[in-house]
Amino acid sequence: MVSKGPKVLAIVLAGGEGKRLMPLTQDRAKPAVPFGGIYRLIDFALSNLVNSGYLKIVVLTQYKSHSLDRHVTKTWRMSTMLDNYVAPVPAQQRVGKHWFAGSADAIFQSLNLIHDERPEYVVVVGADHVYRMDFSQMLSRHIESGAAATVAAIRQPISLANQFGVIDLDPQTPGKVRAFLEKPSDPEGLADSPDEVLASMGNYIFTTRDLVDAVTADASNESSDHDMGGDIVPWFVDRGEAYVYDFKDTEVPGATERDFGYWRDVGTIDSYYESHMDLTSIHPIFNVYNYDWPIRTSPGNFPPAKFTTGASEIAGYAVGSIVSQGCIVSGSTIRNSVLSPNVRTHSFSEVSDSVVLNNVEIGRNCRIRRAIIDKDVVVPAGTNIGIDHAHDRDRGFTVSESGIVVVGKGTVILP
Ligand code: ADQ
Repeated sequence: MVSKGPKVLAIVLAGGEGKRLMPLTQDRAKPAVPFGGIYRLIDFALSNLVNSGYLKIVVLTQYKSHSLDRHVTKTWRMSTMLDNYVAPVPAQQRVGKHWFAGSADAIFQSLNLIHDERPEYVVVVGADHVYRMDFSQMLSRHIESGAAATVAAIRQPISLANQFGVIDLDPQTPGKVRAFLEKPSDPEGLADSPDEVLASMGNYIFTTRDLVDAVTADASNESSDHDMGGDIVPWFVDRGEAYVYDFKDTEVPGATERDFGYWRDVGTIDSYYESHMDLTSIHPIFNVYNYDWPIRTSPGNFPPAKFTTGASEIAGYAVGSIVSQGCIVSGSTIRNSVLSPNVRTHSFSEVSDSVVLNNVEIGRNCRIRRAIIDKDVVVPAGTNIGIDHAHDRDRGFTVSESGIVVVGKGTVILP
């Protein structure tokens, strides 16, 4: 595919720690956290960029980047003949002896990539959201408005405002940002909907020269946190040069009425869990089966999933569930759950409302409810998880605010 239209470089910010997703981010970067059976979180941002026709993409990494780097390199290999690429770029201390101080510093330290590519526009996106979006529509709006910076925006409940950049629009000029507060504790609601705010999605488009000027000025500002949301967006707002792109204007091929406008920041265990449950409902709230705007990843080298009677002579079955390749469901029941590749479940066991990641083995007579089990865990026969939270905590599992139990990668559970 050769992209037409203006020359665009896409930068994916993928260096964040994701502390609130612990223990899933114990030894991987947040964008590398597995999602939806076969994906990693970063696949959503990369699929959106590639589907939008942007095929020169750099992924800025820093924190525990090995599995992210391996995934991007293996999965997102592009045509060298057409000079398209998805390139993971680790922090390299190119500018002084320090790592990326924040997302804006990550871009400042990577300006060589912009100088090499000479794009007219730079699309900057986060790597930890589940959604579909056509960035070419946002670019058209950016060009029409003449803005230096365009921020993608979506309405969110005011109770979540302290997790987002909150936008106040100028009533005189449509789309112009009058004020921008990063993660405010006590914001005002929207005039037409006091229980909501207009939140930044952490996706931006910049006219290249303006982005270079902003991150360069920011680099020498000692009072800055060098953060895109906290410092760079307000820099453009102060100059009257920031506009919004309303996510509800995005048209995505194949979107259903139900998943139109779906966007989730999966920053916490509870939101990670809830977005999985969105995939499993009969009419999915987020439809991964939309092949008109595919979410791409590498299929992995596994045999097909298999359902069989185990020793129990009871049929193994799954309902309301996503079951990935390589799984064997033997004499056990899987309800409203997502199984990643190569999960084995044995006779008389029941897994419900849960997310089970790769290579997990669940022995006989287990009960697993409202749990997330990370990779490579062996659950011995007769184990209950998510039934008695005090017992779950005693065994060192994490229990989230809403009672989701997380068993960390490779945990050895004693029988
Ligand atoms: P947060 O997601 O809290 O808010 P941040 O933690 O900076 O902001 O993460 C944004 C993206 O930048 C993530 O993809 C992360 O991996 C990456 N990142 C963070 N630090 C980095 C570093 N040092 N080097 C490279 N990449 C880094 C942001 C915006 C808010 C907006 C929300 C939407 O700041 O205004 O509302 O996203 O979720």
